[in-house]
Amino acid sequence: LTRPHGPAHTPQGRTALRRAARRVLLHNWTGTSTVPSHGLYPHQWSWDSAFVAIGLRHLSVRRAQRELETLTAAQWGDGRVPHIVFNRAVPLGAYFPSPDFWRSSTAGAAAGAPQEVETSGIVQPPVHALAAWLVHEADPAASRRRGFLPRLYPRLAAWHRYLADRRDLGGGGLAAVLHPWEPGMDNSPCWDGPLQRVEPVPASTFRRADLDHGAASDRPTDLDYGRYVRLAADYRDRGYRDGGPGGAHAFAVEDPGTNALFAASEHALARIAAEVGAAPGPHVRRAEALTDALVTRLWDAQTGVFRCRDLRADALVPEIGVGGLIPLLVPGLPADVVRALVRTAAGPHFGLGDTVRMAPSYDLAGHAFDPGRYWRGPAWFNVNWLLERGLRQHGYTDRADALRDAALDAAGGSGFAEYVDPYSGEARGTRDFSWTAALALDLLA
Ligand code: 9YW
Repeated sequence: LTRPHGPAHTPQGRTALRRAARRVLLHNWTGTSTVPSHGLYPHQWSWDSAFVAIGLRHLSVRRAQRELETLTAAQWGDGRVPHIVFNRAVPLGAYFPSPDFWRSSTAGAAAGAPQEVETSGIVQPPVHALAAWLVHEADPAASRRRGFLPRLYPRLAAWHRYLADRRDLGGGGLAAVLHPWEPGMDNSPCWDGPLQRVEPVPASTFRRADLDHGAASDRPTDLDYGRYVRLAADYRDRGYRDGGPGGAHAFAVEDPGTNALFAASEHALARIAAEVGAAPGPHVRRAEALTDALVTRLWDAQTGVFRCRDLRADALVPEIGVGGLIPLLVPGLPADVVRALVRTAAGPHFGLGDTVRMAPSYDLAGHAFDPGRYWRGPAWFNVNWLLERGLRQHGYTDRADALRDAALDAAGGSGFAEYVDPYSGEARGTRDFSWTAALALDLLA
């Protein structure tokens, strides 16, 4: 741990890594957007595209802009940006749940789902305004020439309005997630408790496509999928309506990761507003209100971590997930909270810079910890990129540098794996994964 020796540490290693990362992104580009992975995820995913754009800006600003434009062109009338935009050229059986399950253009019509394209009906964390701002900053002249931000701003503003107005189901100023896919961390043990209330549909009623591409031991279980399907089908059958308090939904959780990204993106939206000649003030105020609400509703001072709030029980979830560290990314987080988060990251729950070089997705000491299974332990590159940025922003430069080098070593050493074993750095999930390559490119810049 103290004597790393991966590709991040020599100029030749960095050059080779940069070249390999570019190759992945070129290969996964479809002409209008990027697939997370050709086999496992052959469509466009929402937060993947935001992370991909952050890397693509170093390769082609034009493509980075296009990535976000393609995604937001599939925005619904109510402002939601769907978690998947389906590519109609891909056979239905290649991914489950497919467009004929979501039926967005019909079931989502009342919520303003687009008619020209099929999408899912749930959302993912709002990293998009942050990504749009970073893409703009990569080449402001090219951005202005193409009117990139004037085109994106109304879409991003409507997206944030949707989260603030339709998803504040707890009434405390945070956005709730209604499905474990929404926070982007599908089978995190944080959802185990709240999911107990959800009656799974029998595994015999659907066919998972993910197991064609990934080892079953790296993936969620059939029981998890049975619950995911039940929740998504119920939401669809309600016309994707969000109305009613949190208690009216079988699953409704306030997730610190999602809300921290919302706050950070709201700050970015303020900058975007100023750039396009709109008023930044309302965005700054919303970012500050989100930050206050995060601390008031989700901060656990005793453990020094943010927790999820289960809105059905109106109680904090006892599990410690890496989403609880993501608020480090928020500018303006109170200094004592920042210090406690940095301590927690390095302590026994996450072991960062001590027993592991990249933060695991879940508590190393937790009863459900599994170093290979998806969001129940493995280290993910997008999350670690967010933590690296958070550490750097709050002045923890040495820790940020160490995390950057660790992520680069693991990205290169794993063939740009989807996730890695936090102890060994061994590849898990699929390879040539887009956000792993994109964020490596960003960390190399
Ligand atoms: C799914 C695409 C997505 C990511 C999520 C990750 C996984 C499974 O893959 O979701 O079928 O949507 O958990 O964060 O966006 O890479």
